[in-house]
This record gives sequence, C-alpha cells and structure tokens, in this order.
Amino acid sequence: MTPFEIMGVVNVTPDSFSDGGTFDSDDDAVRHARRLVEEGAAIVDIGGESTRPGAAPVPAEEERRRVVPVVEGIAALGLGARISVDTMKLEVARAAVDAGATYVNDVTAFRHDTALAGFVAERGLECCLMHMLGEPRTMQRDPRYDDVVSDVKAFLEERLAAAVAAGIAEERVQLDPGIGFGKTLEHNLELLRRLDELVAIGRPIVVGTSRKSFLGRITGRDVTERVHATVATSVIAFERGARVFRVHDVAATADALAVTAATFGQWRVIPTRTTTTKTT
Ligand code: 9MG
Repeated sequence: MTPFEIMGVVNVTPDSFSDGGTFDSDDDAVRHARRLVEEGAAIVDIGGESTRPGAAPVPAEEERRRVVPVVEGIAALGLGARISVDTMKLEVARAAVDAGATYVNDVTAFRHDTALAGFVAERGLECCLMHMLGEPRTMQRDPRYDDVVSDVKAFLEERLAAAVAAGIAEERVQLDPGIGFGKTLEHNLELLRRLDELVAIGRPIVVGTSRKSFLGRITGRDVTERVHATVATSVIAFERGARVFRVHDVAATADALAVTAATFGQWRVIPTRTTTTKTT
C-alpha cells in the first residue's frame, strides 16, 4: 500500500454542510470527481444523504436517484480510482455497486442496516466502518464518554468483529473514529492526539476532518476557508498513523501528505501536475 490514500468527497445532496447543492447536474458532479482523481484521490466517495449534525434522513429511493447516475458516470470514465458509496442503506449500496462502486462507506458501521454487512461480504467489497454516538439529527447534543479514545476503540473492535462474523475479509475493512459525529471539540482533538491507540487495532484508519465545524471554532473561519486547518489535521493524523484521508480539498492535502510521508522516509512518486483545488 502507498503511505497514504486520499478519499475525495463528492456530495450529491442539496444540504451537506460544506458543499451541499454545489453541482448543477450529474455531469457536473462527475467532472468534479475526475478533477479530484487528477489531484490525487485514490478513492472518490459519493454521498446522496447528508450526515451533517441535525440532518434529516432521506428516503432510499431519492438517495438512489441522486447517487447512481453519478457513480455510473464516474465508472464510465475508467479513472482508475475506486468508487465508494457513502450510504447506510442496503438498497442504495446495491444499486451503486451495480453501477460500479466497490467500496461502502457506512457511517453507522452496519448498525442501521445489518444486512449491508452480508452484502459487502457476498460481493467482496471494501468498507469503512465509522464510529458515531447517536444519530446525525441529535448527535451533537451533549455527547459524553468515559474516555473517548477507549470508548471509540472498543466500538471499532466490536464492529470489526461483527463484520468478520458476517463474512467480510478483515483485509477489506477500514476503521474511522468519526471526527465530529457525536463529539465535542475536545473529543475530536483527543482522538487526533491519541490516534495511535486506534491504529493498534491493526486496520487502516480513515480520518475525516475536512472543513468540519471544530476547525471553524479553532480558527474562526467559515466553512469555505478551512482548507489550511484541514491540512494541518491531516498531517497530524498521518504522523499518528492514519492512512486514508477523506477530504474535499484533495490537491492541498495530497501535497502536504506527500511532503510529510517523504520526511518520514516514505516516498510516493507523484507525476508532475499543476492542478489546484477549487474550494467552493
Ligand atoms: C460521510 N462522512 C462525513 N464525514 C465522514 C467521516 O469523517 N468519515 C467517514 N468515513 N465518512 C464521513
């Protein structure tokens, strides 16, 4: 495996917290995905239901309608990047996989729809299992832990065991502490500081800090101006052992992580390129 992988975010939702409603058409979303791959994304994550704090659930049919044409369009380009579907619903995952996705990013770690684990096993897919306390609608109402890192670690170990029991090969599972999902600012920083304790589980750790509100609280910056803060957290997470970075601003993150990896003796050959990320 390369020292790190970038998962570029493509939200096809009208209401995501940082880029909702950005695309005028499916083609526009497909073009954005291509750009993220050109900038260095190894995975593109297509989501049709916002999971921002307070977000309301979306019916499966509507989510499928948003996601499938974009997955089809990206698959048709043959970009060489893996296509991830960000969903907690079996029905949506099945349609996206039939359209070309090979990775399921489930923020509920198969708790919303337990049958999704069997589907991922049966189709030999990769998956990301994320920690979340509560549900998106209510998760930021006074989240509490005994010890946030130990609690998240125990949860991820339990979900990994459940995935393996459902028949998913352990090598296909990645784990994610769920930065911002039922966590205070202090919880998020503690998780980043002690990420090495999650790395000890033995599966690649995915980190998604991109443009999140705790970065706004620290820097005073609006959501469209959090690229530098996102890069800082990605570099810290890499140093602590994270290997997959779910971000909107791919070019900036790729350059920063390439330099960080080289500093620690892990060169990654990157072709000459001139792209810059549009942060809107
Ligand atoms: C969908 N989504 C939003 N934030 C995320 C994060 O931090 N990790 C993962 N895996 N998915 C996320």
